[in-house]
Amino acid sequence: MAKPVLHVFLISHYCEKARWAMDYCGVDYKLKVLSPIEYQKKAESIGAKSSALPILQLEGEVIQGSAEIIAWSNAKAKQEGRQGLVLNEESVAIEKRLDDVLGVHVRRWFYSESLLDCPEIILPVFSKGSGFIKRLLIKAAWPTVVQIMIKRMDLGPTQEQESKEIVLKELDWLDSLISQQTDYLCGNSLSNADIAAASLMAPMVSPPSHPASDVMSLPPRVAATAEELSDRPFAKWISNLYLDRSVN
Ligand SMILES: N[C@@H](CCC(=O)N[C@@H](CS)C(=O)NCC(=O)O)C(=O)O
Repeated sequence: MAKPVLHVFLISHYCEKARWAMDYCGVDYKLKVLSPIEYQKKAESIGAKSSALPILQLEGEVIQGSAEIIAWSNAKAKQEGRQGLVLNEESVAIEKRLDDVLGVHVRRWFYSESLLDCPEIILPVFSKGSGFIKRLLIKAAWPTVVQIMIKRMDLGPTQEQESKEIVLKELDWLDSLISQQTDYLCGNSLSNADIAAASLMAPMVSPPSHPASDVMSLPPRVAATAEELSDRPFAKWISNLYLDRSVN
């Protein structure tokens, strides 16, 4: 039986979330890092409903969305006698809020500054691992890719401020959840909620064991806020969780 293939963008925090869960659940899979010039064709060719990554390609089946990939990986771990994650009604509700609010607005805040003011800092993350020719093609397409991303994610200076405020509110909530617990958000071991919170906020915390840490950098205004937030409970808690993040 062919190995499952996980299709990702290296920069995507939703992809990091799915990847971390698959690693933690002990799933044997092949990682396929895609670039902005090829991912839509790939998604279409494997029969995915939309182009959004992450996509898990199985034999005769496609699973799309980080929450769905986590649920599948956890079920597989349990089926094969491994411990897997804590995954229950409470952890799913927390994961959903993180996916729908924090994940969306961290991304809009980060890209509103970086793609409008300094798009050149993002290019290396989308080029990492590509051969010479593909890197040239990505570079040539980059101005168009940037315009498409600005339109699709509704980026701009007002949106930057709006999303930043939403993220700051959500971080108050995350800190309140962390203050009620010891190590994990739900139960005594890692849950889908922990992985969601840590992965989706990782771009702000910049843990050294993040798979894209060597090419990721923050634009100046976001970096200044990340620095101001670095003593907050969520930032320390995420750094600690990342100490145990082992990458497949
Ligand atoms: N809720 C989805 C979000 C996925 C998502 O928004 N993926 C982005 C990257 S962060 C993407 O692939 N965007 C390009 C597109 O949709 O064509 C998940 O959890 O997987």
